[in-house]
Amino acid sequence: MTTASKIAKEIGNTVKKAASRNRGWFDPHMAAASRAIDERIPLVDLVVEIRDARVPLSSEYELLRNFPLSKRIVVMNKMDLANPFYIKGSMRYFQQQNCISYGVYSHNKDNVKGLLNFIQAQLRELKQANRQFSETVIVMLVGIPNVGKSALANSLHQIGRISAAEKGKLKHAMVSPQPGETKDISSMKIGSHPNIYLLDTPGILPPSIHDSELCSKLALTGAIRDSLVGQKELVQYFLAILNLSDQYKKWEKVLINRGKLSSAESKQEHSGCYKLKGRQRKQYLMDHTQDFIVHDVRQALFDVISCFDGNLECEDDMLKLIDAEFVALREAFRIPEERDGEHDHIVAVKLLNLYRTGRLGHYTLDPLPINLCNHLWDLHE
Ligand SMILES: Nc1nc2c(ncn2[C@@H]2O[C@H](COP(=O)(O)OP(=O)(O)O)[C@@H](O)[C@H]2O)c(=O)[nH]1
Ligand SMILES: [Mg+2]
Repeated sequence: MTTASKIAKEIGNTVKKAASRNRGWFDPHMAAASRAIDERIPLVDLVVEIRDARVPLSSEYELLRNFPLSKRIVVMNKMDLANPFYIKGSMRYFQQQNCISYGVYSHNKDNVKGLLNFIQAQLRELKQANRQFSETVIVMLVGIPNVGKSALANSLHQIGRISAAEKGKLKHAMVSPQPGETKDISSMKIGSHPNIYLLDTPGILPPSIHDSELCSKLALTGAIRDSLVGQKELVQYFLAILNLSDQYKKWEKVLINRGKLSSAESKQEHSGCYKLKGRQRKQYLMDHTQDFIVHDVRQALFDVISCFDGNLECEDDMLKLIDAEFVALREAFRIPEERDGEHDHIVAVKLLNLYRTGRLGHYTLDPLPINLCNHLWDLHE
């Protein structure tokens, strides 16, 4: 077991304890939504299970396990955040399980167009196999919270071939970085001839999760709300993953090329924005401030990891390295000295945000079966 897994197990145990005290994630909304989805599933023509590409196995919607494979497909969303090598592996894994799968990034128009064509092709196949197929087709999106169901529903609705009059009345499902924001099942049209309606549904998790590491993976990727875990603990888990990966080595070239920004240069970049006005300035501040903060964060992590001479397989050593990273990140995030006592929390919130928006690399948290890994390495070489 890696040190990252050990840390994940400990954090997962804390999540489970917190969940048992506070009614956890399976609140009355989720329980009611789960029943409503169960009732509708037999009536729909195709079920599209959305998973998070960073956790393609752990983000399974368990309640679908006994549902016929012929009437469902698995779509791995958030491909932009996952390790590309593992995406191929996951697709192959699903193929071996006779499960049809597709990978997508819901903010990319071409990607979503591809998914829409794929869904339509699946529906045509189902129609050929089943002569009773009606002219109005219902597709239901299901999945655990925060995998991007509503974001995908909106994109498919916008891109879907529907009449100009209908385009004028586009609906919009609420998309949020917090899990559990979609409370009801809603319907959107995504195609005409035949009419295709898409049902967006609330995210569902099982009432209890026994595997502690699984709990941590779901919390880090945002399916379980941060308040049940604590951002600092989540960041400790993320840093353990980063420290064991070779991601930071990939930053070396860029960091050397760009050189560490001196504080004078950094001030100059900041002052440049004062020449801009209103919205322009706000945009500049958002993009460029983030740019050099991301650079400094990578630099700080790179420096601390490169100087570390402990054993990353030893949990105590790993925790010492993580503590040193927290200290180095205070400066990178420009956290004022006077906010003593809050430093770790502020660092954690900011670092979690960078990880979840893909600015600290692409990680897949589920390992692939070993035979599949060997096969992919052979292809890779
Ligand atoms: N990076 C990335 N973020 C995504 C993608 N799809 C959705 N998101 C973000 O993930 C969060 C959850 O999305 P949402 O659609 O509300 O998830 P739902 O709970 O499954 O409906 C939001 O912050 C979205 O902007 C994607 O493909 N890539
Ligand atoms: Mg939603």
